[in-house]
Amino acid sequence: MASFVRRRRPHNNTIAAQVLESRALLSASAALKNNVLTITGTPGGDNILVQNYGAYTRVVANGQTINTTPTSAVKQIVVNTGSGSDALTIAHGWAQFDRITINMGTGNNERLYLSTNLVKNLVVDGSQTQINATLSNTTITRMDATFGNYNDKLILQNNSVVDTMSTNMGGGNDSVTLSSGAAVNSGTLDMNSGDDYFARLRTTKITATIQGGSGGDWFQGFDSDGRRVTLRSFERIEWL
Ligand SMILES: [Ca+2]
Ligand SMILES: [Ca+2]
Repeated sequence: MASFVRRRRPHNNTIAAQVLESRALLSASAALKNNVLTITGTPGGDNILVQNYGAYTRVVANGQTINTTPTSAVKQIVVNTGSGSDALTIAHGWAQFDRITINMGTGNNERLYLSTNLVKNLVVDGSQTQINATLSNTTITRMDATFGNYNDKLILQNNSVVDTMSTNMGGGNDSVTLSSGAAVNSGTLDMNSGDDYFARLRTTKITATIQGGSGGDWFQGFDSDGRRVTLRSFERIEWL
């Protein structure tokens, strides 16, 4: 193989090196530095999975394991999915993280699923893309999420608890649902402009303020006394 390369002219070697470099850029990457696990997607659509694997945190991107790190060394996770229609799953049954920062980049029809024990700070930037986000079985001390002018969907389910919420759904016809034991204890959920839908199903708790913003917003579900309520065109909901 080496003698084959030596027989080639330098011009061809240069082209070969450029091809290798552009291929390398198309792989997702993950690296740990100062207890921060940073995951970077490709410009195309990525399927990224962060999961517990025994005492380790494993990152699988597009079917390939790209990082395995002892979970005790991971205090923060940063994910930049880049452009493209990405799917990000963080499914980590028992872990506690100081901070998870998710930037969904640009794209369309993107999916975010988060299920882990405890996240002290969850920061989501979904301002440039349409997102379906689900939080399941996770306690979040503070959630700062920004969605864009797209028809976004946010579901809190399976006993997920947000102590303080600061979430803006942006424009577009957004949908937020609390189901199966989910709770939001304080803060604000701003549905922003668009014809938005907020559903509060039985067994959930919420004491955060819901801002309807402009548009024909619709609430369906239960009030704080457990009575079934439907509100058309609400501007603001404060729970007594
Ligand atoms: Ca991507
Ligand atoms: Ca939106």
